[in-house]
Amino acid sequence: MNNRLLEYARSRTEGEFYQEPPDLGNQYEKDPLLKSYLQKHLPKEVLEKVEDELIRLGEDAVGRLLAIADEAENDEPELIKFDAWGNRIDYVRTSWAWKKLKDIAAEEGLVAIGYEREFGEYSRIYQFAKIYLYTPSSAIYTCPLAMTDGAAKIIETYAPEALKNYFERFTDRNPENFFVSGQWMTERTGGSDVQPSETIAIHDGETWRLYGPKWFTSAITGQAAMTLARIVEERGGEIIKDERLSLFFLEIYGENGLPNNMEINKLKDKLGTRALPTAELFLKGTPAILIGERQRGVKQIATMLNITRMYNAVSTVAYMRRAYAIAENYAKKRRAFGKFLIDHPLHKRILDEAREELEECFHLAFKVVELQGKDDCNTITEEERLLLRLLTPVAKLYTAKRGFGMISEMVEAMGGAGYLEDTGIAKMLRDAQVFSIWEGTTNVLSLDVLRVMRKTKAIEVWLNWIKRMTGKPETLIKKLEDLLNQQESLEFNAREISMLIGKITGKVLVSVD
Ligand code: MFK
Repeated sequence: MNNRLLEYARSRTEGEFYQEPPDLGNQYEKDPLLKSYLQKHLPKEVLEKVEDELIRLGEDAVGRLLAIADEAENDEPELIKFDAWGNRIDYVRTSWAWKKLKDIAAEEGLVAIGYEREFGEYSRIYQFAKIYLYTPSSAIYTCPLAMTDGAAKIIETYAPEALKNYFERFTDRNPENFFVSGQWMTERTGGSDVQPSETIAIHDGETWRLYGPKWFTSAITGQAAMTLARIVEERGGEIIKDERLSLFFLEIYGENGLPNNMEINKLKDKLGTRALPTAELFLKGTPAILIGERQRGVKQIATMLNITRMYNAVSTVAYMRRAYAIAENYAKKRRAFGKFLIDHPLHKRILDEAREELEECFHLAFKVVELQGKDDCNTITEEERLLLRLLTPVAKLYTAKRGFGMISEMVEAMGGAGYLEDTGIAKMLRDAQVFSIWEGTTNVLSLDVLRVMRKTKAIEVWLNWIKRMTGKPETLIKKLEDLLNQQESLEFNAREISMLIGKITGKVLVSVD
């Protein structure tokens, strides 16, 4: 063979082309949606005060924070049940990076801002703008933060002096003092229907003690948890059980640093959120404090659920935005069939539709945040309170459902690169599946929407509010009204009704913003 030809062939072995990777840039400065929303919804002087913080966090989100989150993802938690001498220790080992994500959350005031209320009813908007920047670069540390925020809200709403110290800890900016709370509801008997739970509470003369199995306990390395149990008493030699569950607060670790009268049996092997330790455990006489009214546990823990559902909605939107940002940037760098992907009308259309979906979900989720801020500061009107109650489950279920589909589309828009672990994109899809499960499935939340419609005038208030903003009858509204009129099929249609409320709210908010 001709030597020159062979030499040429050999020089081609490694090829020449290397794809330039997507480059995100500052996540605040490069996000016109977030920026324009804040410009319209925060008073000028508030935005001026907080903008530097947002710019800094926007930079961290693609630098230091992202690197730490990657490290946490690559060093998953493990349960070490016994020490070298055979003693049961039930130690949940997490990476330094996971611990660092907690410290950063405290320093950023990710829970604290919501309770310091420096900016009154606007504090929640600022808090969630930060959470939105933090979440996709946090290995989902937002999950423990959501529960901690919910626990702070429960203490603020119901709890007596006994837990004041914990309220201070949950809202502390000093990493050394910052405590994290779990929310332990799910048992083997059910995650949606919690009333059949088997955990019981007895009073030993000094304190309440809990006994029973908990099946999904996230934030197991946190310091405290809110949980449900059925109070049991002995009367006249008979064991009498309360009909309904009560709400309890417990400390997870005792003074010796070991789980407080509990056994951690296993860490869950989850599809996503793998840096987050979620455990199965047995409570074996764990001391606990009864919160609020006995047998009103579900009602009282719903205060926490509504906060965590708001986190869920904003976290989904944050994931959607990150997936879109990567796919959009990639489309400007990747060529196929002679031009950049962005210049192909069909590819551009997919990206434009994804952006529209993101905008609708963003506005829906942040409307809930806005109303929650007013509720916290008692500046909310009665009508807005009903809107908040209705839109919280709607925002959670709508964003989770649309978000997963949209993120899947963004993975596809990246082609093979989207399917890879080391581009970090495949992981986003796995994580995003949790948003429609955690804190209530789409069906359970749709039934919550029906609960609100049946118990209050929220749907009438919502319809009036929407019609005031649109000013004209809309096809989607007409379709919804038809479904609402089919009284006998409300449960059958609950998901369609809830999704329509979400879609219409998002669309209308985008159009008036
Ligand atoms: C991110 C990392 C994640 C890690 C992996 C996690 C994987 C997933 C693990 C899980 O298991 S997540 C599942 C978590 N579970 C939930 O989110 C609970 C879902 N179920 C519900 O939300 C049910 O609707 C509920 C348990 C609340 C229903 O229970 P009941 O006993 O049938 O309640 P009922 O009797 O309808 O309501 C009791 C009271 O609470 C009522 O008030 P009144 O007594 O005054 O009438 C309700 O109006 C009130 N209520 C219920 N939901 C409410 C609420 N109030 C305000 N807001 C709400 N959301």
